[in-house]
Amino acid sequence: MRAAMKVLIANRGEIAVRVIRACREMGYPTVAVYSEPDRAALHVVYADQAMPIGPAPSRESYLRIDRIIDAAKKSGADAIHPGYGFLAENAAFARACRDAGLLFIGPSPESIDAMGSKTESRQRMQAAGVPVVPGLTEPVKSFDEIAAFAKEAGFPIMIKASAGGGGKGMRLVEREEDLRSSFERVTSEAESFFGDGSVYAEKFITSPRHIEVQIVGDQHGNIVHVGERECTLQRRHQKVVEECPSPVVDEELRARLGAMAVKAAAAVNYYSTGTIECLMGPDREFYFLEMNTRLQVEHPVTEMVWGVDLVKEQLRIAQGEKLSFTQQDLKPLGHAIECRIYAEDPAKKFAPSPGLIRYIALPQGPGVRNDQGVYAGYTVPVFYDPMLSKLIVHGQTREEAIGRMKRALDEYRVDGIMTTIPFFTYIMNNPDFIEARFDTGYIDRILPQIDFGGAASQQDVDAAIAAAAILAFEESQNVKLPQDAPSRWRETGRVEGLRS
Ligand code: MV4
Repeated sequence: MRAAMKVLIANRGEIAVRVIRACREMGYPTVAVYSEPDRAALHVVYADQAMPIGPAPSRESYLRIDRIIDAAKKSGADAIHPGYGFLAENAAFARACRDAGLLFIGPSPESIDAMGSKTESRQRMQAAGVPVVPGLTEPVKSFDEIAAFAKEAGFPIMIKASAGGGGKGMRLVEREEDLRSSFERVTSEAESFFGDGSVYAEKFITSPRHIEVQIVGDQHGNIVHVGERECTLQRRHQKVVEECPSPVVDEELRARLGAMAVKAAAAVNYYSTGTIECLMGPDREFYFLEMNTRLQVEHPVTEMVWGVDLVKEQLRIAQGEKLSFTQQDLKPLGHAIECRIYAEDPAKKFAPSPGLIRYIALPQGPGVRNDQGVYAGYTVPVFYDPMLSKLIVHGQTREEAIGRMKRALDEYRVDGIMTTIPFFTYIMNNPDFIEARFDTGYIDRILPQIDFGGAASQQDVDAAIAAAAILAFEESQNVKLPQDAPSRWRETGRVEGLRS
């Protein structure tokens, strides 16, 4: 029998809710932490206990290691789950937990450190026989080293911050003339973003796809892969749609990607869940890009297709248990797609649209999963990432999953704030998406050509529904409608009904 442990979740929003759900299913009591504006957030409602950790800015609350450790001690927690973002990939936090006698539900601080530097991780991956993007594996000491690399490799190249990751602190250089200014730019950005100005260079992979491999390891040296995710569709380095499996990966390639990912994780003695990010060229050659040493936002698509609960697995692994499955036990079934629904207005260049959610109706029915951190009556705060929910669908085939996602998006109603739902309806109907013809630059290239203003807005459709409901109510109550002056509600209901 596994001992019950009290788990503090050092996060907010949908991921905190997701972790609480896994804990509940395993019989573990939970402790939420919250900043001042998050007093009434959903994760606080769902947890057994909740502790305040400071004011709105995350620097003063969700990023305060001391306050979180203090909350864990005061609440009698045994373990801390960091979720994603905030302190999830902070080795100092993992160490602080260890030092305080708290179980950190994630990898070892040593693994986090090893993968935190791009140049160090490239060295270690290369030594382990994992293919990395061709380029330097040491930070350069001078501009001349960058120039020498460019001369040898040829343009285009990318200059990247050693301490960077996730699209920050990098630059594409297409011509010799731009080399020096780009070098200086990335160096100073790296200095201000990461407090470490060291940079290196890689050959630029043209029109790549972003494919990542999920791995899970225990503390006994067992590591398995749980297939790949297609994460190519991004807007300004933010993923918008993720799929499992990738439509361009067949069984043979999956086996090779999986073997590479297991080798990469083993090279840093990895345990818990982790992700190996790869770039794949149009020739289907793949290269290690970086490793994310956390549970990822898009983990549900993997869960749906592979039939595993990655959060429960993390909880068991942290307690020293062996993996609950072997590589042979794992078989993918069907296809899953996730859309990240944001409180942003696609018609206004995705400007944030925080505020009161007056009404929300989630899609339901076969093959639909919603991982959500909000509710009707909740005000989306301006201080944090404005993701409302992740809408995930599963189908027997990719085609069925796309049809199901379109249907689910049509059912989804949010009133009070604008959301990115119409943008996803556009993507699901886009022939390039349906044919899986896209690269990492696709969304940013097509966005200027899309018009989100023309269609009936969510508000129009909602007005029509409200009008029809009021009319039906009036009729059911035998309310006498004036014969000579036709009801404005009836008129609106008809007009909107015809339009939608
Ligand atoms: C690259 C690349 C092409 N060649 N490196 C962007 C995020 C960061 N993790 C690495 N990124 C890239 N690195 C080489 N050598 C193209 C990208 C890239 C990208 C990668 C994944 C997902 C979306 C992207 C969007 C633009 C550029």
